[in-house]
Amino acid sequence: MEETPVENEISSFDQLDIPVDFDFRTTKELNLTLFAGDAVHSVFYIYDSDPSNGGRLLKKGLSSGDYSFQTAITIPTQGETIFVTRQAFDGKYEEISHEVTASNISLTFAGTQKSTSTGSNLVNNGDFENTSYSYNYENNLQSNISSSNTDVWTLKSWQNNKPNSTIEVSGSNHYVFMDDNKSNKQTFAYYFVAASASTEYTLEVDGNLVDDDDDLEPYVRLSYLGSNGQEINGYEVEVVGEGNGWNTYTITQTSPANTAYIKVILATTTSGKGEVYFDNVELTQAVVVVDADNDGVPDSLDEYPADAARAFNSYYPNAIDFASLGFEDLWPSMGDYDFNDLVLDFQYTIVTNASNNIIDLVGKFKIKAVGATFANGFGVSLDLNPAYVASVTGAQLTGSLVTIASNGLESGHTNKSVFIVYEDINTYAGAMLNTAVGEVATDIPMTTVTVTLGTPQSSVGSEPFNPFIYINQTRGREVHLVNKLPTALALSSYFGDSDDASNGIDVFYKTSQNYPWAIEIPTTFAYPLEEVDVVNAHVKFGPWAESSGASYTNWYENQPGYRNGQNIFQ
Ligand SMILES: [Ca+2]
Ligand SMILES: [Ca+2]
Ligand SMILES: [Ca+2]
Ligand SMILES: [Ca+2]
Repeated sequence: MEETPVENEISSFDQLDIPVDFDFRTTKELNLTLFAGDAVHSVFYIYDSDPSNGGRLLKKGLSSGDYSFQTAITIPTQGETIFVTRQAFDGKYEEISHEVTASNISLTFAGTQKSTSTGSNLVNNGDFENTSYSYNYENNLQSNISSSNTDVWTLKSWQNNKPNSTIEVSGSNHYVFMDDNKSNKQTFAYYFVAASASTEYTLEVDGNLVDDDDDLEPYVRLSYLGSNGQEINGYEVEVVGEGNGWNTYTITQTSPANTAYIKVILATTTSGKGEVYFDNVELTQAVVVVDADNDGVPDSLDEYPADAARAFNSYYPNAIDFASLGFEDLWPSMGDYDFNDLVLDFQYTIVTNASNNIIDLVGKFKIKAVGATFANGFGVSLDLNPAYVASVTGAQLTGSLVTIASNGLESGHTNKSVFIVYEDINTYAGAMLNTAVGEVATDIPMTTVTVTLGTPQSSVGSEPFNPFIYINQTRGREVHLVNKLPTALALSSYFGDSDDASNGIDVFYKTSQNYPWAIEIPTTFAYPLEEVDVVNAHVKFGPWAESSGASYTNWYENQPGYRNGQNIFQ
């Protein structure tokens, strides 16, 4: 379908008037401090928006000794919100949506939101939907166990096998009603359930005291029993507040050694007179934390539950999408600004351990276009001492230019770790590929490079790290993003040569008019056709750059009026 060209006053890159300090970045870095205010260790999940509504995962990490997780993330400049969820070891779950207005963000989680603890109720018929009761008038509250009185409520009265007080189960409203109409009587209902030793149990019961002569002291009791049925320990809470309606009474206790059963008791006292109702009896066992690899991260939150060296996956640009790089390859001379001499999609998976230190950096790289005849190479420089790297695997070393050390990094770097992804793109993928009008796109397979650290580190640099090309198999002729540092193998004689205005100190890879040789966008790049200036493909690129990135932060998107489709490789 023929598209109507969009009006644009700027028809070539060299008409752009770029503010001197603009760096052509389409992303921004945020520093986050996430704090578990209730002092329960937690895994934090950082998304670009609500994950239940399409939000994509950026980063995961575990609270440290002070219950905080501090990290940095890189998100699109246009990103207005982040969304953080917190999964606590005790099963609590909490989420915070945060509007990004500053680069330093501090969020405190209180643990008061919804729980994901889904322990099933160990008491059948706890809401008394039906009348599964046995009647057994004994004198002994701590009765012996028989198979007939487990899994069923047993109703009792205290004295001499004579139920002078009454217990009723309402058929319509589903509660237990106890009426102690004489003194020195105790009325109660109990329930047996098999239980484990040294395990936390929680009993919740709704109670409602409706008629009280001020002597009646109804209560809810949780008893831990041994295998002989005798109580080892018991805990009770009194139902109070005559006329106040239904309230919830809760007991949470850890079972003693030798616990074999729990007895839940709903009771009135021996000396009182009055009426009390009980309902919604729930006995739950605490979520048992299993950490099979013993790295401090429970199995349920550990993405590597059988690997103590690994715990979490984080991503750039996110768990779903790829970011993209576009290069010009005539440096130090200006090019034609089609930014397609190499177009590369990429996504990183950053694997961290329970200390939030990086152990693997897994880069997926996919060449989309080679709009060049030069035999260029591509690599990435990390802010990482090469001595910390154990191995690098997966690179396409199809040339004979670079020297690779025994750990797989490029040799010759002391403070940075440099890995070469494509030693010679032309011998690997071909030249002049996927940039011509009408050309049927060639699919280049994904290359996955895994950098594994022998000594995990808290950071290897800010995303997208420091990607670069070297031109036409001249290793020292590197092209980086604006103001990214050259590697130790870059030849300084190029700086300031021809159109380049690098000062060799803190200004790199831009012209005196502040034009770049490389750009990164946080999504796949709909790149220009061969020799088509990017400003004629993406109409808002010019206004974005001239505004120092303030306007049209999403210039690369397919918004109405943003693109001249006939100038973009399809
Ligand atoms: Ca674990
Ligand atoms: Ca693990
Ligand atoms: Ca070009
Ligand atoms: Ca080109």
